Amino acid sequence: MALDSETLDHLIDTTARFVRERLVPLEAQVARDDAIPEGIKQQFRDLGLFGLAIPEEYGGLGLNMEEEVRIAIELGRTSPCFRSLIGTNNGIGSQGIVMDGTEDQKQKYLPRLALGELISSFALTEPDAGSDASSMRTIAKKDGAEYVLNGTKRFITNAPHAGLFTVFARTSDPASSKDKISAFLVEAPMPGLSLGPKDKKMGQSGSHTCDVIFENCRVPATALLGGAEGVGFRTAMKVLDRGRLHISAVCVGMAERLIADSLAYAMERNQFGQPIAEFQLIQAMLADSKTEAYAARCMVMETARAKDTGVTVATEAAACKLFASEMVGRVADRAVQIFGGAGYMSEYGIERFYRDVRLFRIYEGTSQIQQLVIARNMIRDAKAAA
Ligand code: COS
Repeated sequence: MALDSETLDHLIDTTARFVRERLVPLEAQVARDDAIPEGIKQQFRDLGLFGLAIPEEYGGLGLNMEEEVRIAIELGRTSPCFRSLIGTNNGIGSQGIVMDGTEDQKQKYLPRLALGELISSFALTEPDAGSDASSMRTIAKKDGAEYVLNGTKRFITNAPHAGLFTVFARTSDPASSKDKISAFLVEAPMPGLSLGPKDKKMGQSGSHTCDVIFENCRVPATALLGGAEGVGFRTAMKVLDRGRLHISAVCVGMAERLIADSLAYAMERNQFGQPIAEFQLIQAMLADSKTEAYAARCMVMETARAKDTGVTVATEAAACKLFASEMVGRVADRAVQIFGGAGYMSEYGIERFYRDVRLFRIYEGTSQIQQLVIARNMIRDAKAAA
């Protein structure tokens, strides 16, 4: 549902103030401790931020895509680990249920996900199946009224905190086609489900990933998402289309934050007797960053609005993810350059953002996968039109 403009403005203002007043001051602490304080998690719950994209009838805010990306841009203006806290419940961890779950599955999980009482994760990637998601090896074998899961999922965001996993597995032998991939809603803890140690990452401290290992893990047949075998891969792709747009919005917010910090620094830092912002070579960097971030913002808003009309936006969402994630990488690189030596020092935080944003070009589909999706869809559409 679309909120009335006053309610939406209030939500955006409240989120922006929360980011500015509560989250930004905690960035260094969270990076150092690799943990978000409990009180802050509670504030995310109180503001309803775990349920942005969950329909109202299941206790969420039921934002449409345009509204969601506007909030994601605000959340993007601080360390990405904060957005990641609510990212899976709003995105890849819940949308499979929203899109393809049975009514019982929706009733059972969505209200708790919306409240942030339950954390969800999306378990698609495996040690030997990253970009080539359909080559996954995890197997779910039917045994009476149960499925028995075996396999390992890798780099699973929020897995150390998750009480619910959307797990993608083959419901027939590993050599068979993607038509045999199914999705399961697996609760944790569960006998046969174990977690690897937390991964040590390049950035995004405070957000955690780890392996999720299934060894003869028995789940009831009712755990099959949507009650249908063989449609899991399409569910994953639809969920990722949406997720890619959300991540693009986060990239826009992060870029705008870095541009604001770079501009403020350039205006106060004096060299050769004047603020460095007066030098045209610095101005060129500021202008390029501003222009690219603006372009990404326009792409994201336009694609979100199109999605809200019911149009398929797989190509456009991939184009947004490709451009916005590469763009924020360039903006972060220029921010380090404008800050100079200070940009390389951890106390200024700019080098931390430079490391944090690197992930955007990789997860929810690498830039190369976005290129592949865009070009394949172009060729498909041209053939269909011929
Ligand atoms: N929406 C709905 N259905 C989709 C879809 C989409 N966006 N994209 C693909 N499908 C469907 C296809 O229509 C096809 O169905 P049919 O067999 O009925 O035609 C099926 O899914 C298989 O699609 P495809 O043949 O394109 O699959 P491929 O294995 O060739 O590759 C890519 C698909 C590479 C695009 C996919 O594996 C991918 O996105 N990989 C990246 C995975 C990723 O993002 N990982 C990040 C981890 S999650 S944080």
